[in-house]
Amino acid sequence: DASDDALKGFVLEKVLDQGKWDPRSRTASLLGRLDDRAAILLLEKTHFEPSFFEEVGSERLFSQLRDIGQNDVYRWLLGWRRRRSLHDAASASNSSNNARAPADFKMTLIHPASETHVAKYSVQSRFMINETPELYEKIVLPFILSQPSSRIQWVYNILDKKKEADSIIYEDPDPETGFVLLPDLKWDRKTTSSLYLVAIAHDRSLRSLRDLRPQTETPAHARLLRKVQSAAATAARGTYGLDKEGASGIRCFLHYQPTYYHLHIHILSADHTSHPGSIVGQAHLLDDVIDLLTLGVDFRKRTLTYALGERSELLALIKTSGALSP
Ligand code: M7G
Repeated sequence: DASDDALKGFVLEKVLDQGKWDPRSRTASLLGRLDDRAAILLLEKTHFEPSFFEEVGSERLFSQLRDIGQNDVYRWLLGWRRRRSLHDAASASNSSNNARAPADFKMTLIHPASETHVAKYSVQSRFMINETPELYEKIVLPFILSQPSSRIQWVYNILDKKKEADSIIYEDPDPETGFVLLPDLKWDRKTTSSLYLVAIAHDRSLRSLRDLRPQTETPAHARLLRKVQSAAATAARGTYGLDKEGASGIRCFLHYQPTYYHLHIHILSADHTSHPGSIVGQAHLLDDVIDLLTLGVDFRKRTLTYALGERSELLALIKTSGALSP
């Protein structure tokens, strides 16, 4: 085939972008020379083949798995693929001598998984919802109150130091304005540019953004959020070596709707720009929330707009109430 030698003689000069900043993109941009002229080569890893999925549970696929963490029904792992070709076999034997060879996969195992988990992780079309205070009172709040507490067992395990206690980076024990700061399960705990931490409030009465009160009414709420902001900035620099001043290296936000109704704050490296959970309509910047509370805005009175997947239980309730097409 004539195209077999399309890259023959390509000499790498510089990696322009190795895709490290986005753990989901699997892309790289290379600068090199080909036939003595500048050449840019954009690489993209191809999609999984269906046959790959069939092998996930077999011994043929992974030569090594390593636990990074476990909490309730969640377990996160690194996996090294078994090598097949001669070239791969050579790099595998190097990697078995070298414990720091990067893993091929970072995985999360949910077991046993509920119908809610299945719905959350299924591909689905999204619907935008305008949640008025009335819709919140009538449909959303009863839905939140009906959630079994087992769904946030993992949160209580962290707050009670039953799980992930070794991973806690910082704790403020105040029952009202305190929180626990630790790596999010989505993070490999290594790659600074895709840093992902989570701060979990000690106050168990706070379910979401909707429960936050203006500073004049409940100063503890704005205070809690400010403390998270500052502890996260310190941890990102001190513990993980993010070398940016103040809080300029981190992007912090709250989800509305969140999956888990216990107040928590997402903390990402500012360079981690393509995380689907930082999409507008779901992610509310921590700085904005602090500012609104300081200005005296009452989250009970706001209309909050967000997207729900067609398989979401909450969407079904909102549809039945007729609030989808006012
Ligand atoms: P969310 O906004 O409620 O849900 O955030 P979503 O972003 O998953 O839709 C919950 C956050 O907590 C997410 O960033 C999760 O990755 C993270 N998380 C979930 N669980 C079950 C765990 C866990 O057991 N341990 C840790 N450390 N983080 C978790």
